Amino acid sequence: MSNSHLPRRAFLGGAAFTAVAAASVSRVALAALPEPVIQTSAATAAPLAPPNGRPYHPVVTLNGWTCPWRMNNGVKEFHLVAEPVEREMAPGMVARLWGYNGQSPGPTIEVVEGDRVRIFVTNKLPEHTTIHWHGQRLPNGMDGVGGLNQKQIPVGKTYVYEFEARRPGTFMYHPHADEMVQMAMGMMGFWVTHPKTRHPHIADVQRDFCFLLNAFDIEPGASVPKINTMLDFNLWTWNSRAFPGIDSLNVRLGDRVRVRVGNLTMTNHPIHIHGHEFEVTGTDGGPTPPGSRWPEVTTDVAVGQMRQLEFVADEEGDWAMHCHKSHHTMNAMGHDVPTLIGVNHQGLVRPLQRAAPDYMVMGERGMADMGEMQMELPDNTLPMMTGQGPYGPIEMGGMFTTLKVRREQKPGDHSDPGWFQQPPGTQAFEWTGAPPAAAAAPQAPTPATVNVRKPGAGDHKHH
Ligand SMILES: [Cu+2]
Repeated sequence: MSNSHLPRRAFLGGAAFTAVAAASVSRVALAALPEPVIQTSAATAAPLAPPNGRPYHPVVTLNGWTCPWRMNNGVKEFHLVAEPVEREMAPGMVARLWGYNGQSPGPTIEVVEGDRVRIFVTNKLPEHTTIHWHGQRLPNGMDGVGGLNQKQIPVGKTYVYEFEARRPGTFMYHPHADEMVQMAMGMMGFWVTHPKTRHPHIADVQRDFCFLLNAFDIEPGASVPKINTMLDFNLWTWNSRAFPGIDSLNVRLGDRVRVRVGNLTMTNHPIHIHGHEFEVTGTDGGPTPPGSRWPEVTTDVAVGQMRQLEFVADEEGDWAMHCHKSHHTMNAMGHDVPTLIGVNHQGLVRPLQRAAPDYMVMGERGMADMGEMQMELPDNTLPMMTGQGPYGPIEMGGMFTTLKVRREQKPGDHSDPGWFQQPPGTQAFEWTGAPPAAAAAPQAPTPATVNVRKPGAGDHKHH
């Protein structure tokens, strides 16, 4: 892709950039833009081992990728293109979003503490934009708040941001121009700054994952998010992917694992990992002192926050990892279904079907049936809860994936090892002896309660 049609004055002239150009950016360095690298796949790309510059252990962006850069006289140069993109949220559903370099989120920017970083931002959106480098120490004019720190980047223009990555940690980037629309449309990305030398609060890890929490409101059958929604989102996603579209985190038994999470939704997300205890080793402000840490299995990531979770993966298996808000582990369709548990539809279905032939009872015994039911959905719509496991439907959607811990996973191998084979005698099993006394006599409902009918087997033949 060529950007040679962009006029030079787009990045050399204008009041907003006079100070930068004079202070530190040579005209020669800007004579040629780095070629933007465009991604078309939503698969998890292999970590980008630093081809030049100082070495570090690279991160894996879940269902994402790392932005390649070029070194130019000691400066790391990146090129981000803000543009409309098509993002597969899970197999069977493609959303029309806005993002960077072909995807939403944009590529992860990965640098080392002390690196001088120059980012060219080309605006191919239908309206102006900016990029704010969330959490960074930088000169005020590089902070990216449109109108406050700079002029917004007009349509078709390229602006340059340049600053030193001053502190190691976990960061994000997103527009600070028409934010409500641009973030609802998926414009965001991750940023990781590695420490330049051993840091007393930053451990060596064998696996380092990152992803953003985001959310969309896309009507079943549609593909463009509704941008005015504030709370009632129907697609809760990690890196603009919903389960079963979110890749598993595949690690080797005994690995020290770091998971970096950033929250760009408008609500909090308690992130929960099964089978292990983790510590929060980093926050928005950088690494936490070891004395301030405590073990937990769920940590809340509030709006606008970044968290680094760390643990030793010392339990083999396929461990669920998800947001603990149960509405965030389902896809569209489920949120507006009326609660029918315990409601007796006997005698009602047939008259209703006479009036509305498509009428179907859902949820009378709970909604687990929906994981198996081959309901007819509008095109381009994800089932509410889905995903097939080795033992049946997983009955999840949204912010859910698995942590796969394997003895035989090779160091650095990020491929999916398949499903875990539980060793004999280590899996829940059906009791086939005489029922214990307590289970045989369920307590009768007290007269004071509403008369709900206990669901029994074989009395629901109305589908
Ligand atoms: Cu959540």
